[in-house]
Parts: sequence; structure tokens; C-alpha cells
Amino acid sequence: MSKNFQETYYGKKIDTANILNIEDASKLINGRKTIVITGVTGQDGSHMVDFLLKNTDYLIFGGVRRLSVYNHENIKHINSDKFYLINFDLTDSHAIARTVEKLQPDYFINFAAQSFVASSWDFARQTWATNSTSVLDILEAIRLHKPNCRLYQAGSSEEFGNVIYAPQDEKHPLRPRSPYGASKAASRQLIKVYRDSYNLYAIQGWLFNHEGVRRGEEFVTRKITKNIARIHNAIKENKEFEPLELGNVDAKRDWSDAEDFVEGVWMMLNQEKYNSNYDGIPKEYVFSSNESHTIREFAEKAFEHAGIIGSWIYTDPDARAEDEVFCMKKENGQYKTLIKINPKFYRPAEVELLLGDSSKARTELGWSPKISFNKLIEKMTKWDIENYKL
Ligand code: NDP
Ligand code: GDR
Repeated sequence: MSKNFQETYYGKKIDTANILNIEDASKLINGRKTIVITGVTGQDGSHMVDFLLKNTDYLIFGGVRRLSVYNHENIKHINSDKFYLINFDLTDSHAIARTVEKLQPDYFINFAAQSFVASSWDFARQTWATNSTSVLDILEAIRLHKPNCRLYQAGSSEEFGNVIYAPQDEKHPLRPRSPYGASKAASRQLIKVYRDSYNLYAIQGWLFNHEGVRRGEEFVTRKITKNIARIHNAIKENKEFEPLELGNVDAKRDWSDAEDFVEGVWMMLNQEKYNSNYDGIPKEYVFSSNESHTIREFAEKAFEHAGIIGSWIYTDPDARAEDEVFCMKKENGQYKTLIKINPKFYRPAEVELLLGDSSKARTELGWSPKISFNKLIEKMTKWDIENYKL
């Protein structure tokens, strides 16, 4: 590598201008151990970068796709000579092959996806291309160019879908209910076939919902805490406000904190160190809190953390589900609606109950979550109130 090149890139603050092409990125390696992480602008990818920068010495290349508008909020705090952005798009098989061939990564952590279940009905084909076809391309690239690279593919509790028992463990059958769930179930099958056929260290965990202050704003937890910040601000300033609108508030989810999960993913990728049962075949694990709560409960608790007390009421005894509202009582005795149900947010098919059993990950990997359901809600609500902007 030329001295000029080194001076140009080493230690430069991450911004869009510094996204490298693969040839330039490969010049930075210089014998160092390397990790490629996709989806670094998202929640999990950005937390994974923070975790690895703190706990390892690997050189990390974060894949970002070209967008017209800057979206690097989740990684803008990173300023390290161990982390660089590369141009990367999951829907381009040539880019995937080039990345593996030129960077020769020791680990490939694929967090990038079309990750919003509700949109997967609107963009089923794009969801499939992004979440399934790309996994085949990554597997092929690894098989051909770096067969000892360890691959983590982001699997989901949505693969269990229409569940037949609870809690769901690693043996639960795959019964997806959405194009998103189906795309992740398909990638799981591909991973298994490649692992069995070519002896690759390729795995896909089953991660139940995990959240935090970097969560995208259309997911229900962040949508709730963001809107509560808006309502909190309006009440404080004695202004009128529109209620928060939600869909099915009776669906149950098993929620955890995203930071706890990225640590578990790294443990899953390094099994022989942690797992006394390691037999040469890497295992796939469920990560979950082992608790399940309704969307209703999440919203109630989040309002409580904002100091706003409400209750659910039906104004009409014959009312439909969507006529139920969550209200607070004002000082003048009148009710003000905080949440109303809008059927626009119902899904064509719903996963009604998710409750994980992560006992295997806990006993075999030594992993356990640190942040409780209540602490997670408190953290997200307080963050959104403190950082509220008009
Ligand atoms: P996010 O939606 O926060 O992040 C998704 C990332 O994928 C973004 O960085 C996005 O980039 C990137 N991306 C999307 N399409 C492409 C593409 N064509 N090429 C390159 N990058 C692309 O998701 P999370 O961080 O929450 O989730 C990470 C992974 O884990 C996903 O695969 C998700 O399906 C899975 N998962 C998540 C769970 C959760 O509860 N969070 C639970 C189980 C699984 P951009 O910013 O440009 O849009
Ligand atoms: P999910 O997350 O589909 O579980 O997928 P999301 O937060 O979108 O929905 C959770 C539940 O809340 C119900 N819901 C609403 N959802 C949204 N987004 N908006 C609403 O207004 C609303 N009202 C009710 C939904 O119907 C659903 O039951 C997440 C993603 O991170 C996936 O990528 C990941 O694989 C799974 O978690 C595990």
C-alpha cells in the first residue's frame, strides 16, 4: 500500500465521501484479520461494529449501499482506523463475489435485509431477492473464494410464524406467515445445505425481536416511543396533539435489547471457545428474553415511563376492536385519546404469539441477556423524550 493511500484513509472520520471501492479497501488489509459486516447503517450492524471495535482487533469493513440521502446516523459516532465503509449491495451478486474474493474476510456477518415484515407483502419479490437470493450468492462466494470464512446470517423468530407450541426452541418447525418470514426460512435451508455439503462454518440464529434507540421508526416499539415523545412534548407545552395510531395491539412478542444480542451472535460465530459440546459442526441457537408481552403492554409501560397514565376504554359496548381507545383523564375530568386503533396497520396474516426458549444458548454458549423488558422500554422512552425535535 502506498504511503499516500494510507494517509488518505487511516483514521478518517466515517462519512459518505469515504466509502471505499473494493480495490481500495483491499489495500488497507496488509495482513490484518478482517470482518465484513453488512447492514451497518441499521440497528444490529451498527451495534455489532461498536461491540467488535471494543472487544477485538479485527479490521472491519462495513457494507453500505448507495442512497441519495445520507443515512449514517447509527454509525456517525465511529472514528477508528479499524473501521471502513465499502460500497456494497446485496442485490448485486458480482459485488458480493468481489467483496469476498478481494477482502478474504475471516468472518462475514450478514445483517443487511429488507427487515420490515409489513412491507414484505408490498415488496415480496424485492424481499426475496434481498433476503434469500443474496444469501445464495454469499454462500457461493465464500465456497469459491474463502471457504474458511465464518458466515453469520441473520435469522428470525418470524420463521416460526404460525406457532404450534410455546415457548419456541430450536426444534420448532418453520411455519412462516409473511414473505419476510418465508425469505428467512429459505435462507436457513440454503445455509444448512452449504454447511452440510461443503463443510462451511455457516450459521443462522433465530433471533426474537430486539430493540433499542437505534431501532427503525416504523417498527412498533420505536413508533410507540417516538410518538410518546411527541405527545409528552405537546402536553408539557399545553398544546393539542393527535393520538398514536396502532394496528393489532394484542399480538405478543418476546422483546430484548439489541446490544445483548450482538454479543450472542459473536459467541455463536466462535463456538469452539465457548461450547464444550463443540463437535466440529457449528450450532444454531435461539436468542430470546423468554418472556412475551402484548403491544398493548409495551405501550402502557412506555406511557408510564413518560409520566402519562392512561386506560383502555370502549365508548360503545357493541364496539369493534378498532373502536377501543387508550385515554388519559385531563384535569377538567374529560378524556383525551392517546392511542387509537387504525386497521390500516393490520397485516394480511399475523404472527400472534412469539415466546422464545433460549435455554440452549444460555447453557451451551454461556450467553444471557442483561437488559429487562422494563429497562428496555424505560431506555427507549427516555431517549426519545430527551432527544425530541419538532
Ligand atoms: P435494520 O432494518 O435496522 O437494518 C437493515 C440494514 O440492511 C440497513 O443497514 C439497510 O441499509 C441494509 N440493507 C437493506 N437492503 C440492502 C441492500 N440491498 N444492500 C445492502 N444493504 C441493504 O435491521 P436490524 O438491524 O433490526 O436487523 C438486522 C438483521 O437481523 C436483518 O436481517 C433482520 O431481518 C434480522 N432480524 C432482526 C430482528 C430484530 O428484532 N431487529 C430479529 C430477527 C432478525 P439502509 O440503511 O441503506 O436501508
Ligand atoms: P415484527 O416487528 O413484525 O415482529 O418484526 P414490528 O415491530 O413491525 O411488529 C411487531 C408487532 O406489532 C404489531 N403492530 C404494529 N407493528 C408496526 N410496525 N406498526 C404498528 O403500527 C403496529 N401495530 C401493531 C404488528 O402487527 C406485529 O404483530 C421484527 C423485525 O425486526 C423483523 O426483521 C424480525 O425478524 C422480527 O422482528 C423478529
